[in-house]
Amino acid sequence: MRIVDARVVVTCPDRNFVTLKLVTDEGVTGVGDATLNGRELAVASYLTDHVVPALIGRDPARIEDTWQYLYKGAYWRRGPVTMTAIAAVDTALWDIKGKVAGLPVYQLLGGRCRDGVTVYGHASADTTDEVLVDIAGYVERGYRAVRVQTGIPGVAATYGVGRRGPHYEPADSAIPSETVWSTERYLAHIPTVFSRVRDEFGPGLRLLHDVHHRLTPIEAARLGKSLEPYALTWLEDPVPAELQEGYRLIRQHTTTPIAVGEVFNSIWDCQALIREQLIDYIRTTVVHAGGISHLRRIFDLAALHHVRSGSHGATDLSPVCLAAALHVDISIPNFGLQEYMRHTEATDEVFPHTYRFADGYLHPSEAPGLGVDLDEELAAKYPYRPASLPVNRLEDGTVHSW
Ligand code: EZ4
Ligand code: CO
Repeated sequence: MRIVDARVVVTCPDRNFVTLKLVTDEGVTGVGDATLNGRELAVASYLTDHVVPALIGRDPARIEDTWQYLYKGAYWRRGPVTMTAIAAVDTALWDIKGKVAGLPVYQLLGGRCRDGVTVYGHASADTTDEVLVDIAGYVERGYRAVRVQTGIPGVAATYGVGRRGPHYEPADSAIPSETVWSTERYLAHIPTVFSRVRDEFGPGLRLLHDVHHRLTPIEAARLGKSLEPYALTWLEDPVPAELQEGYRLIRQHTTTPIAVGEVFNSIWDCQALIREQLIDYIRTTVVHAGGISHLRRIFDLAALHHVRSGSHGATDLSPVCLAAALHVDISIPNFGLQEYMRHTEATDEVFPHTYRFADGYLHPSEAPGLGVDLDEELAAKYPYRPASLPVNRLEDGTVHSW
């Protein structure tokens, strides 16, 4: 079997997605997500201009060899654009292999390790009173875990707090919009939110919170300590992780579990965090960390060091990525949680799929391959619209991490 065509499709059914579709001489096709939020066209060009020409004529069965060819062969290793492009190829090849074998991809990965994939939803609101209502909605719908974000009194707009109904979307204008940040107000407020949430929902509901990289290690340590009475399942991205050793300080001071990794793109970004047991959950994903093959490698390293998976699953990761993530989640021994933000109806229509949500779990597709496709005709009706993530500034105007 040979690859005879590779199409890179950019579409915007409520938000931008880049998808790679591989076609073989026997008519079998495979899809891979190649979406990098706010930098979509860079990956599309990387694929179209530099990868696709080398894929034509290759044997799609050679998944690992193709991964090594694209990673080592490029000379320029790692980085979000490169690793997202490699991920798309890898994911599409697993899809093809599953279809050829007549098996869902999770069977090729060793089969089920659990009955369902526990997911967490996003509750967010300006005030604590409102967020309690949002959380109650998730509990009613069967969710067992909820990420809780609120506005901060005295801060105009906080990243991570949805304002437009059930479908949260942080990428808005072509030129980034701007948000303002106050560490002092944030650190004073968040423990009061979790105190009320834990009181209201009792010990059974798993609670999470995302800091979006906005603190220093000692500030994060203080936040972790102040949240200990409310028993969070994880505190996410407390500090930027370019400096992996930064997490040592947090670990010395708090027993609040730490999750990190949604912006990582290779095992090299997290190997020290994992080997030193500085984190509890690794949040790398299929689309941004080199595909199913490389993600499995990261999760296997994590399994040796008591670190569980917690794959990123925001709406900028397409249903193709989510479908692939579920095959990984169901088949690894050290699964933790899967993030799940529902896609809009338009997105779901462009990417027909057979994974399903029930009772707080997502269930991977039982169809051969990934169980997800791209409707290219429908995709063509939604042209690309430039959209960027916002830039975050301190009250005095200094650009700040987020
Ligand atoms: O900021 O997906 O945990 N989820 C998140 C997301 C990310 C976006 C970035 O593209 O932090 O909202
Ligand atoms: Co996050």
